[in-house]
Formats: sequence, structure tokens, C-alpha cells
Amino acid sequence: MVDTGMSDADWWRKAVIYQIYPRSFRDANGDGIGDLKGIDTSIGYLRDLGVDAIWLNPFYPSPLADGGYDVSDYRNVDPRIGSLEDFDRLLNHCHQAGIKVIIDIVPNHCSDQHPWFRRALAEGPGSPYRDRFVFRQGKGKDHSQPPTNWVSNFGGSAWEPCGQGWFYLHLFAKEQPDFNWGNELVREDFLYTMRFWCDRGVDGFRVDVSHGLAKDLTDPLRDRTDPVSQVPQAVDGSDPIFDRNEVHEIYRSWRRLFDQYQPPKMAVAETWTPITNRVFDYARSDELGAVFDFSLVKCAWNRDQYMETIRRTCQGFGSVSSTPTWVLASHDVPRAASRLGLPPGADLEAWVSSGGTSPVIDQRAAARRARAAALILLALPGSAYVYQGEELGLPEDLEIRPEDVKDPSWERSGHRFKGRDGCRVPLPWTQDSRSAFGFNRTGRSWLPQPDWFRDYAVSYEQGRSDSSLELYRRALALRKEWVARLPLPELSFLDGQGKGSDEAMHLILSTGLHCLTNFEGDSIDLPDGARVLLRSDGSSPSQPLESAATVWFTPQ
Ligand code: TEU
Ligand code: CA
Repeated sequence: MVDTGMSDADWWRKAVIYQIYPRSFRDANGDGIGDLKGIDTSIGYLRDLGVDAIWLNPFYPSPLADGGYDVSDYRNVDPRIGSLEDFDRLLNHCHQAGIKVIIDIVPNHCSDQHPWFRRALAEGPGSPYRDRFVFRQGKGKDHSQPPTNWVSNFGGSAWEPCGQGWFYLHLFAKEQPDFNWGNELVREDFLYTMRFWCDRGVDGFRVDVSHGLAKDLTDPLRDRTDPVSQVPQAVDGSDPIFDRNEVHEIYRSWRRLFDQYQPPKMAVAETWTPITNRVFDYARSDELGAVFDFSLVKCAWNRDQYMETIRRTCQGFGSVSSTPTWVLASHDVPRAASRLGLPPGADLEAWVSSGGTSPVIDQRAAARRARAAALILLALPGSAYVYQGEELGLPEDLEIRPEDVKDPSWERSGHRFKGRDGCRVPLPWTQDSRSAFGFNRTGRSWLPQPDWFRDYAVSYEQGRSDSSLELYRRALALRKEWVARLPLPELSFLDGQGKGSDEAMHLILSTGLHCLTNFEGDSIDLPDGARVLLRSDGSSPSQPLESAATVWFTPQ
């Protein structure tokens, strides 16, 4: 074992965390829905890939109005996904394999089938259950107008009428009523829920919509200046719903709970806001400790964007003594192996909704860029999140038929936005289409898989030196020595000289690793004496670096 100078508590700071969307990972019982047993049987795959941890998207009982982010019971497993015993077994097996497990906690809203909300609706105005949510009378003489202009993230008003001139608030689908975090019972119940999972042995939490919990609910409620915008409109915490100052007090109380465990539980905030330094506040050591940085997700394949992002992110995390987190893909955004084919400034949602016809991308170029980007992601100091299927170089499925779409944004946007299903299609494990490409044995699949999934199957990529899977495996193995050897290697940029330098990004870590990317330029000669560790383009070590390729090397 290499002595990293880090305590157990810091394991996540340099970890590679593999994101599992349970319904789409692997289906053990063949009902077409991925399950915990399916994950359990794939631990060997995860270990061979070399990940340090997995993050499980919600697996709780849910009517699935939003892929499980509408939770009806926070302390249980959806029977379609497994049971608490299955969970304990999976956790145990992961730990035996040296893999940590973090789970998703969804505190901004629950399902409208959650017992509290059902009672709030059934008992009507005056019920104490109503105060756990956000009920208000509508505006206008007959109270038929929504209380404010707030808009749901999936389109339409954020207020749903529920009889007698009353409305309830839902920042997402109408089946996802928002909690009132001003209510003490809500606060206590979440602490109880997190204790429940901590005691079972989970290693940490990913906190959904972390910037939304604290709202300004003083009456009369205030309209927002730009209601459609789903990011905070103020940099001083004065937006009525997003990124308010009071939210941090909630996370300080969570940290006190997490620190009662040895090692303390980690937590990572999901905070979609434009990068102002306020994002990093969620990562303070007396709060969640980490926050996702989504800026790489937002970068087009462009050197200046990558360089600026990496600089800013490293500085931002430094300012709160946390460590950077890096994300290229998730269950919410189109897959890198397609998205990176888009020109800078392209509208992702419109492109997905056009079925990938406007604009049409060069899939080969996009795939090449995704491999080059993966080697950037995995060279960066801090923790890296890898979404399931990215290691296969899986493209976005842009051909999902309207009748198959599950994402609630499709209906709520009046069929304008197709949404996020294209990155949630069940994974291909083998080339056998009769078994849903090895997703299960029956061939059933809750989202249809396209025929071309065959070319990205695990069984096909395994052992092929030019495959994306083998690139990830080698990168993860090398990362342990060349990135994760130090708690947080220092990163600097080398100014390029000579041909190709305008389009090159040259990173150097204090471990001695050089990571050189040619974005779009002329080919670049590698420095004399460079010892090549890995190349994203599969060319032989000493060959010049063509565009859309990354090489890892050391100078001797
Ligand atoms: O996402 C929060 C969120 O704000 C996203 O809707 C985000 O703005 C969008 O996807 C960016 O493209 C989280 C979950 O990750 C998402 O899957 C859920 O739908 C949402 O919360 C509601 O729980
Ligand atoms: Ca199943």
C-alpha cells in the first residue's frame, strides 16, 4: 500500500466514483427493470474497472413520475428493485471488494404518494401535515391564479391546484411536492432517514437539488424576476427559491450527524447554479464537504473553455479547503460520446428534442473527443465521477420514439422537450439482442435499446485494446499511481510553443504526470524523451498527437 498521507475520512477526495442508475444497470430477475441483485452480480466488473466507489441513484419505493426522484418511502427499497436485505448484501459485497457506496438523498421534494402528502391532501386546510409542504391560496377573486410566477424545472407553473382555491408547490413534476424546510418535523425526519442509512453502513450521500431546500416562504410570496430560469438570479442569496443563505444551516446540522461516524460520512451536493463562488460554500468542511462541479459538462470541445474551467474550479475548491470534483456526464445530460460532437453554443435540449437531426453530429469525431476528454477527467486532481456506460463510450440514444419517452419534461413541456431518457437506456453487456444485450435473460427492457448497442457491449469491448472500456481500465489503474498517489497533486499549465500549441492544453501534476490534449489543431510532436503511459487515440507511443486526442506521459 502506498502511504497517501490521508486518513480514512478523506477517501473520497481522490476517488473515482462510478454512478449507477439502478433501473438501467443490470436486471437479475428479467422483468425489464434493473435491480440491486443485478448490481451485486456485477461487482467483479466494477472491481476490474478499478473504481473506488459507486453512487446509486434513487432505489426507494416510487411511483416513477421522475425516474425515482419522487420518493414515497425514504427508508425502504422499491420492491421492483429489491429489498432491504438485498441492499445490505450488496453493501457488504461492495465493501468486501473494497468499493464504497454512496446513495442519493432527495430532500427538496417527495412523491405525491408519500404518506405525509396524502394526509395533507386528504385532511385539507388546517391539517398539520399541510405545513410540511408548501400550500397557498391562489391569487385573484376566485383564487384560481397560482400564488406566484414560479415555474417548474420540467415546464409549466410550479403550483398545482388542489381544490377550493388552494395550490401546492412543486419545483419539479406535479407528482413531486416540495417540502417546507421551515417545519421542524421535516428536518428531524431527514436526519432520522440519514441515520437509518448510515447505520446500515453506507459511506455517504449525494444530495439532490441541495440549493433548493431553503425558500423564502414569508407571505406574501415574491415573484421571481425571470421565472423560467432554473438557476439563482441573485448572487447574494436573495432569490426566493434557490441558493438562499439559510440553506447552509441545514447542512451544518447534517454534518454534525455525519461526523458522529468513524470515518465520518461523506456528502456531495448537487447544486445547479452558474459558477459563482457561492457554489463552493456547500463544500465547506462543516457542511457537506463536497459539491459537484458541472462546468466540464457545460464545456464544448474547446481548449479555452476547458482551461478556464479547470483553473476556476481548482481555485474555487481551494478557497473552501475542499477538493475538486469532476463530472463529464450523468443521468441528466446527453452522453459525452455524442454531446462532444456539438459545436460550442449548441442548445443541448433542442438538439435532443430534434432526435439529433439539428444539428447532425459526426459520431466518429464525437467518440474520439469523448476518449480524449476521459483522459483529461481522470488526470485531474480531486474526485472524478463516471456515469455508467461512459466507460463503454456509449453514445446518446437519440432515436427514442415519442410513445416510449418516460421523462416527465416531455409531457410538461407540451412535447417540446424529450428530456433525459437517451442516457438512461439499459446497458449492453453482451451482443445478444434476445437478452436485451445481456441486461437480463428475458429480453425485456423498460426503455428500448437500439440495435447499435451491440457494438458497445461489455463482452465485445473487453480485451480489445482499442476499446473505450480498456482505455478506462488502463487510465484508472495508472491514475492510482500518477494522480491519486498524493492527497491533492498540484496542477499547472504549461504554455505550449511551436506548431499545434494554440489548440493544445498541457497539464502537469506534481506527481510528474503530463497530460497533453490536442483539441482541434495541427498534429503536435511529443517532447523528446517523453515516456508515454497512455494515449486516447490508440496510436503508437511516439507518433505525433493528432486533433481530438490526449496523451499521458512522463518526461524521462
Ligand atoms: O436534478 C436537479 C436539476 O436541477 C436538474 O433538473 C437539472 O437542472 C437538469 O437535469 C440539468 O439538465 C436532480 C436529479 O439529478 C434529476 O434527475 C431529478 O429529475 C431532479 O433532481 C428532481 O429530483
Ligand atoms: Ca428486475
